[in-house]
Amino acid sequence: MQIDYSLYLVTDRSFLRGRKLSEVVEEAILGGVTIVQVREKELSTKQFYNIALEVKEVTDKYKIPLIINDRIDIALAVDADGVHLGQDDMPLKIARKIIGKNKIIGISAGNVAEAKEAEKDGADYIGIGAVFFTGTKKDIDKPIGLEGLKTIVHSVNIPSVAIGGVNKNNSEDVIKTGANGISVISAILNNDDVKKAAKELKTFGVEF
Ligand code: TZP
Ligand code: MG
Repeated sequence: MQIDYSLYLVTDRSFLRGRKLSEVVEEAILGGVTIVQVREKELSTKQFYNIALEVKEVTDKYKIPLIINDRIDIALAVDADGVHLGQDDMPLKIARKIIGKNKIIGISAGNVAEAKEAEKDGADYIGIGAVFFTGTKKDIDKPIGLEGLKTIVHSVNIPSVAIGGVNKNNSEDVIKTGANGISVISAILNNDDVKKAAKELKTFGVEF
């Protein structure tokens, strides 16, 4: 399956402003989002499952791939397209055994060694970051910057998306590093007009 990673939305319900997550995701897709990851850090299993199902209805409607953060069980339960794993999550080789070869596995990589290991162990793509400091994730010690991003992008042959503080003012520079996409939370969700925000990112001088 050929995946378009160019505009990768990661969800965060703290930016909902009273809106329904599925409605916001739909607006984002209408604005050009090409792939969606549901990311939840504090929910019960049942709540996460229900939210994943709710978002899946929308991603299915528009035939957009759905990725679940961390939770292989929830990805399987809702028949999502894949899972995104961090360095402290389930080891990739084990995740692959559980989820099978037909699902997408994305791995977070913050340096060349992590990127190469992910590629060797069969990741479908890597999420590289944090590129810049961001208010969305407060535990970033040292952002890798555009140079760091470029080095990691070129260290592997699998697709890569850049995450962390990516917005309409820097997306062109980010894409110029060779990354296959930009992965964003606040640049899309922290706006009243989510569709417009997504559109601006997509069209900001960048040929995806
Ligand atoms: N991983 C690294 S940075 C980040 C995650 C989940 C947060 C990205 O959020 P934003 O709002 O797009 O900077
Ligand atoms: Mg994780």
